[in-house]
Amino acid sequence: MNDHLMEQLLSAYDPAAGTIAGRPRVERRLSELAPCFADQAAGREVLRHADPLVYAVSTFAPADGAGDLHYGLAQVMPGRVGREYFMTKGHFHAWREAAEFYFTLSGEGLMLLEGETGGRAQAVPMRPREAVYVPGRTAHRTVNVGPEPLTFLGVYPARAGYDYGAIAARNFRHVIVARDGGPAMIPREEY
Ligand code: S6P
Ligand code: ZN
Repeated sequence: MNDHLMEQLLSAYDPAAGTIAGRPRVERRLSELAPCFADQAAGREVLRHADPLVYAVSTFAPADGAGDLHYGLAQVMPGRVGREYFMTKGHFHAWREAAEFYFTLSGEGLMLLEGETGGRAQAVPMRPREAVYVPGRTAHRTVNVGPEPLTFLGVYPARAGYDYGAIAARNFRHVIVARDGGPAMIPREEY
């Protein structure tokens, strides 16, 4: 094992703050994410008053070899744009076969999964101390459907990479909205 890696075997994460000690934290605000939401007018209305933090991610990337792992600690804030809950951008992995393991630490969420052709979609519950397996070739977006921050770890192959473009071009075909007091997955065109 090389010296660099030997120094990075332990990382300390703070699940309340959503940070990993000494690691960069990337913040995503509504102004950047507005095109993701179905109700564009509702997004513009929120942005007239403020530019809320929608989510933040810290990453731990100790080594980049073929067999290595990276992990991200993410925190999606509670909130909505119109009837749609705050959520991540979502992505495919650039290396399409790469799967991912998600472990929820706190809050209440749904993991929206869609295959490459967009046909079959699934909203998998995310609850504290439960894991979600995201198969390869599957776009994944995390949605906070509760009143508290949703905090989770995502562990993935170092070489997974990100492909945001494929999903940005067509967006997810389903949206998670508040309906009758709870979250529901509906086709985007039915929003
Ligand atoms: C990375 C993993 C997560 C996300 C994070 C933010 O493979 O899935 O760490 O990066 O949930 O989502 P996004 O779509 O902005 O990368
Ligand atoms: Zn991922």
